[in-house]
Amino acid sequence: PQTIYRKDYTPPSYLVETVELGFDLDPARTIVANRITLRHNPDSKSRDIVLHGEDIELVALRLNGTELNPGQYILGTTTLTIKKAPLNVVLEIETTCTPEKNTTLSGLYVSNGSFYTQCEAEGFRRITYFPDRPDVMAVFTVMLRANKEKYPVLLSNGNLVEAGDLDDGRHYAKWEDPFKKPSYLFALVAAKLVCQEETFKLADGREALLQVWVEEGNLDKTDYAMQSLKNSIRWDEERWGLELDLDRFMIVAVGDFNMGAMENKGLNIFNTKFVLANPATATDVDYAGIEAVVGHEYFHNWTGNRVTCRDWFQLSLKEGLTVFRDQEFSADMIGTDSGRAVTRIDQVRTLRQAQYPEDAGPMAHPVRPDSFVEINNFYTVTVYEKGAEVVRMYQTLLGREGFRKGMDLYFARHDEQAVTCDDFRAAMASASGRDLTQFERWYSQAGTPVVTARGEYDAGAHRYVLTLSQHCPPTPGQPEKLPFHIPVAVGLLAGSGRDLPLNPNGDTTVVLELTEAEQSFAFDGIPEAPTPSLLRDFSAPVILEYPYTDEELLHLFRHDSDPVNRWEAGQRLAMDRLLKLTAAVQAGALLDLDYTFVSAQRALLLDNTLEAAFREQALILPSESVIADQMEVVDPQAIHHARQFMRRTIAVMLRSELLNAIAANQTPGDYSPDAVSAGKRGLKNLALAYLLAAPDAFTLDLARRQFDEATNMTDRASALTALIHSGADADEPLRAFYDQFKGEALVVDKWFAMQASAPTTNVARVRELMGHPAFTLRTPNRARSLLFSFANNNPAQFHAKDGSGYEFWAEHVIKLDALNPQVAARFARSMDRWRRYAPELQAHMRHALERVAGEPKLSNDVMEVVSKALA
Ligand code: BAL
Ligand code: ZN
Repeated sequence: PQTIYRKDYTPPSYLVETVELGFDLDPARTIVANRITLRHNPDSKSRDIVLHGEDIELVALRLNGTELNPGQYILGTTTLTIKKAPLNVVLEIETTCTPEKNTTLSGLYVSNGSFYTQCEAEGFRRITYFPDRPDVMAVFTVMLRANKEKYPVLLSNGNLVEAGDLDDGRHYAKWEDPFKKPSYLFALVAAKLVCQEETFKLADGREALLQVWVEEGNLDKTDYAMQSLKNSIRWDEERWGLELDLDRFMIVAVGDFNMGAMENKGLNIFNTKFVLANPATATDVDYAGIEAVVGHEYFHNWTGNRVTCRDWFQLSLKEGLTVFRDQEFSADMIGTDSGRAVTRIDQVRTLRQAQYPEDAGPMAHPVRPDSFVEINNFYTVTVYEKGAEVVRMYQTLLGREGFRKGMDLYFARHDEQAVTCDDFRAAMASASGRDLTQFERWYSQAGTPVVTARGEYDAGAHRYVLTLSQHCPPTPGQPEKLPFHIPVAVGLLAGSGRDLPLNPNGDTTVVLELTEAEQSFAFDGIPEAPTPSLLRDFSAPVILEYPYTDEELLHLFRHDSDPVNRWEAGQRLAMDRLLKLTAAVQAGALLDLDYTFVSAQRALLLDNTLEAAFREQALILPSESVIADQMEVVDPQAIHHARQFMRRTIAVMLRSELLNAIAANQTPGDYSPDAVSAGKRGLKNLALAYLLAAPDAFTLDLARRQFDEATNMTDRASALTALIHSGADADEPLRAFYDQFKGEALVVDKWFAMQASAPTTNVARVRELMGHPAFTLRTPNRARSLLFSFANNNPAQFHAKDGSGYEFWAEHVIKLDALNPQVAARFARSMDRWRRYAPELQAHMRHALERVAGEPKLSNDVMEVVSKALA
């Protein structure tokens, strides 16, 4: 496969002005008539028109009204080239495709008997020949024709301008999108759907029609998505001055979808997972996900659609920025400082769980990658979540007001353009007058920087000097790194636990700017030796090292005014013990957990001045994979034993406090997904999960009763998960759960996922579950619920010493690849960090990777992942 490099970017030879698409929709043979007007791009020397096309049949091609014969164009496997074309060209292209056979879910495909599209990144070329690159923006008109009974709803981007009946039981709808857009934002839906709709008044007084389209039977699950959409529109107006630019905005939910959702202009297509919710079927986490993703896709309308990417290397321009915007939206919707902190803790957890490992593995890449084989492999936590951290750092460095000015300037300069990450940075620099040259390294250098801190207190001078140094480990293709521009937010705690004023203004948190390999920062007027609270609110995506003592960590855990660092101190205390316990397991030594740690946990659990949501966060132990990241040689079974021992010990020692937490955090009455109620359920269900780490008849009965009597899915699923994961016999509730919800695909996904991640579930059991009639590899959500959950959330079993997990992995990467390369490549990533395991496991893993790499018909997607892993 061919590697594509950012440095090779050249402007398109021709620009497209208008696109008229006609679809005769038929699952077995859809005919696409495409009429495009092209104009030579004066920025290009080439006079060749290059159109992309994949898996489509060319039926006819006319240039300025004249039919071209095969000698007049070059038809490759993925391109159609017309050499030495005139300056102004009208092309009429007729093609066919087979949506019912399209299992890749890219391009035009059929799901549950209806038509849907997914064009980002390069799916439009699977529909028709086109310069399918984001810097070609055009105005689209779309005519859809289909059988009326089977496909009563015909949707595309923009506004509906005409609709009516045709012969033979067919009907049509014509849609016009008034805005120029790249082809990746094209969408159509032809389906049997129903919708919840309402008109919504925009800030300028205009009214917009909002619709949420779902399959019949799901209209009882659209309220929250609709509410989230209205909140998103209002928030974008209020926080950023950005208005909806269309008269109509549609969300459509589909059960077969590769991603979470897609921001097609005016016609967002969503994975059902991020639309459908009612209290009986969806958990608090699902509700929060819906709010975030509805917001995310809506916010793309400005950050992504009105201003888009010049090329796919710039993906984080829209994704990092839009994730940052959805994070801020979710935090603002909670509205309290502590609620905001809980969302921030969640973001930090995601970074550590997924992004840091990516940045330290064979697929490590900068936020703005320099090369790729398959762009679909670069929709990553680095581009998205680290990208969002990079955007957040602008705001930290420039202040909220300065950042807003930068955003305003970015839109003023680049509306309706396809631009780069450098353009965004330039807008931030111009608007603030700041030199952001060095900040560029966050885009160009991969890897997680390590910041090492040390402090010195001079009692005579009342001076505290903090010295910070930075280094970044090598990543593929980048052996040496230059210093980053790192905002480090710092506070100093007195022995009383209070924040000390750090300057004459009385500020208790200051943002230090670390730009050199090493720098010292002095604080004067410090009356006593302080405990430093470093990287407050997680001010940069780095690993912070400081030789904290237990006493200092306990001090921070009890008193830090920065809730993120308070949480962080608890995580450090836990991690220190988890690593020692793991070593003890390996040595066959006696396991022991100190009273100091447990009593700190107890105090936190009992501290009613803290929100339940925060207490829940603080009591969640670092995950097995985060512990693994701290080990030289990963031993998944020892880690699992150690962590289970800690959970059991907490369960036994804090039994009555945990039982009290369950009693004190009931949420009677009607279910509400608000943050306070969700936080209470979160703490209560965490307490239950702890207790079931050391189950007895009483706690098993408690869980069983919660399962039976639950009035919402959060409580029901939590009780069932706790039961299954306790190792107790849970066959009967599992059967009852399945029987009750077998008609709800998203709940059946949960049913598979909670079993896949259970410590007792081994490969043989996963294979058995794959034989269940509800299992299919074809639906990404279902494959993720079982296979991905097993490989990623059940490390002690997946990494079974006999290598059976890896054989299973290889077999199913290959099977998935034949159906859906994007999903297969995601699954393939489970083996990224194989070199960190013991030699015997590595041997099994290498064998599995080589088996996949040796497959004769592998997609570029999977080939890129496994060959980088093996390199
Ligand atoms: N643009 C792909 C899906 C998303 O990030 O919204
Ligand atoms: Zn996005």
